[in-house]
Amino acid sequence: SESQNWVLVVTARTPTNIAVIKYWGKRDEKLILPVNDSISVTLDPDHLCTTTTVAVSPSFDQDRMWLNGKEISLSGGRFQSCLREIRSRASDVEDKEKGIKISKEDWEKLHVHIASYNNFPTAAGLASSAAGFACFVFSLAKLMNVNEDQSKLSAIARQGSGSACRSLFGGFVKWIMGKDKNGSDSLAVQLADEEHWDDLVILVAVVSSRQKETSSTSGMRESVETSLLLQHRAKEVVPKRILQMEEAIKNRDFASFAQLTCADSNQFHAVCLDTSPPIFYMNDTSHKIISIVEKWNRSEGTPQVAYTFDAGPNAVLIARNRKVAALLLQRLLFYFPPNSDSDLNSYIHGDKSI
Ligand code: 2P0
Repeated sequence: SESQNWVLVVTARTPTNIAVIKYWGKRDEKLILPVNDSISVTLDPDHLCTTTTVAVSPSFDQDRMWLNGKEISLSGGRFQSCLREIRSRASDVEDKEKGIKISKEDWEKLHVHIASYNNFPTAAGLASSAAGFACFVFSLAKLMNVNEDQSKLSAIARQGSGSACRSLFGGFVKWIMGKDKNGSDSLAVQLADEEHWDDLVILVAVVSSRQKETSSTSGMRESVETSLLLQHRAKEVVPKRILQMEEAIKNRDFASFAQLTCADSNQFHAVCLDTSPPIFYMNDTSHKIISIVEKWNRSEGTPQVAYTFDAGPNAVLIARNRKVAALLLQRLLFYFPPNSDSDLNSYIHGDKSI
């Protein structure tokens, strides 16, 4: 088109994901290649998601981005990697109604504007970068008519934030660490779709929505440099757990699923403690929640609830079904009454199955 007046827009929404076998540690910092495989569950897209609108127009003179309404810099290496990878795969786009025609070559010169919103606290250990970069890559790929499958796109999102590659799929997802030096085989695959195990109910207990003290990126760098437990975990423990977890998911075996999920969360936090200087992501409230769940599971003879904690104190609790989820909420409200001095100030998105 000769006119400078057109704008082409795409909006996409991407849920966050919660790892049940954790990613912690990179073997290549620049390409974001992990030291072990990981498995996650993607949350219901109605909650904990990022919504991103991307626009292209000949009147834009530079790439710009806004996060939650505030302009942020796109100059960081991670944004630049994703933009470069997507742009290099752009194809022709034609909108006959608007009289717009963009050729493959035009995309190298055109600039984009990106507006992104999180509906949950950014950087409080609720995996905001996962949903964020997944949505960034997905919406740009749609805008630029990139003809790659979701796994290929996941390898691009991975270069924005490791955990982001798992948010390109719903249901249960595995991030395969890969072997290649260039990272082409370090990507996400879907293990089971969102229908497969829809009895499960995920409840996020926000212990604190404050920004975490140690970022995941620097935390895992320090763990790789100093923790012997991390070496053992990556080589000996995780490969076995990945196979067991895949089996548990396939068979909807909640007892195995819960046992593996809790053990892996605890080992991840043990690695953090084994790091020098030690990293503390959980707090007293997190520990109290673990005790409540452990005691309950033991008294029932078989697990009812699994817990997992990421790089922050917030608890992600996975109930075996809706009935257990209702009981869980009741118990949490008993131990942490609202409007008390407790740290556990709110419960969010607790009534949705995945
Ligand atoms: C995970 N976490 O598997 C693990 C468990 C936190 C604890 O992935 O440096 O934000 O951007 O690749 O993906 C958080 O790390 O780190 C994370 P980068 P990311 O979900």
